[in-house]
Amino acid sequence: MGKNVKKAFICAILSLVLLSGCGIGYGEEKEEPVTEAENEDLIVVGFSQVGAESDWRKANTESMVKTFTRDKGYELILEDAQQKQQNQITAIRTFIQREVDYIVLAPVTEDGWDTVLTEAKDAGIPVIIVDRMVNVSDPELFKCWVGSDFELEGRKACEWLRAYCESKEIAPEEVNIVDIQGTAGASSQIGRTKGLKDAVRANGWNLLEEAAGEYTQAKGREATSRLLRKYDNINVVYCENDNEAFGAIEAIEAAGRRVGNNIAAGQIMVMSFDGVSDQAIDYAKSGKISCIGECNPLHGPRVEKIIQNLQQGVTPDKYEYVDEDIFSGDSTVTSIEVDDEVYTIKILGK
Ligand code: GZL
Repeated sequence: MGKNVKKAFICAILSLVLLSGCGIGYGEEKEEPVTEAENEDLIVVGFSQVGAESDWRKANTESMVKTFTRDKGYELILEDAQQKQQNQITAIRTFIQREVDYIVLAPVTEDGWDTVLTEAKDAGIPVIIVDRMVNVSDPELFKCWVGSDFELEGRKACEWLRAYCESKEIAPEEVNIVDIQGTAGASSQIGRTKGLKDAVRANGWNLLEEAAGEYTQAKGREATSRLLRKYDNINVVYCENDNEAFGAIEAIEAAGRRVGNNIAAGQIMVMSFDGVSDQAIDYAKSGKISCIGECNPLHGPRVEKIIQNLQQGVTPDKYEYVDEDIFSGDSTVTSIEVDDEVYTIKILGK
């Protein structure tokens, strides 16, 4: 088609569009844009996610994205906060403006949510908390919560360590631990740290230092390197997630030390939480990670069940705890008991 003919053709199309009212003509009443979701009668879910700091977090996001699909009747609006609470607060306000049907919040830390959750409540939008907990003045500011018992995760891992040391006749006073903590103020950090500190007091271990690991491999490596330069008697590195453990292993080997269970032979034991990635499981099988406290990230189906219940007027449980195991590549300890509950250790085959 020649250039002039093409120009005339485009002008004709444009004038047809304007005349037919598909475009917005001058003086016409501007219709409020109807969102696609309203057109298709989808349930609109606004999800404020912490970030992408760890394998666990990525698996958690994937679980939500795979669950809340358009062909199942949902529109998911996913906002990644890059681990900053202010970004999550902004995201929640955006969800309120967009009049979503549900807000799902994975809070980076426990405090600082009263104001924005009050705004969501005043807007009549139900809020579902996943993973970590929020510390709010009024529990009515959220509909319900689903996640892990992080203190129990810590207690189970430490009970495994106590049983292991007892079996290998390692005296409590010979256990010298450093704690590579997760994001300060996150429920998972608070709980796993408390589980360790209570076990240190109960068993007579030495907790040499707590260091920030922020759930990342880089920080885990940096913190472990610093502690190895400061202390020459570390024999347990308690990492509050797998990615920190990967970094700790790098640091220990870079320092010319060996990672493993054989504390008596001078090896340094690495403990961890999550158990989400193949790398973590492989490390557990090889003994580079001695014990992993499972932290299950697959909250998508759990949140969908809550939303379906709410859609049908069924009130969900206020708090839903996820059952979790404990893994090891070493069969020295086959079961542990915490609060009169017996947990079988999942021994990972080589
Ligand atoms: C635990 C979750 C933690 C994971 C980390 O439920 O909050 O945050 O253990 C993640 O891997 O970064």
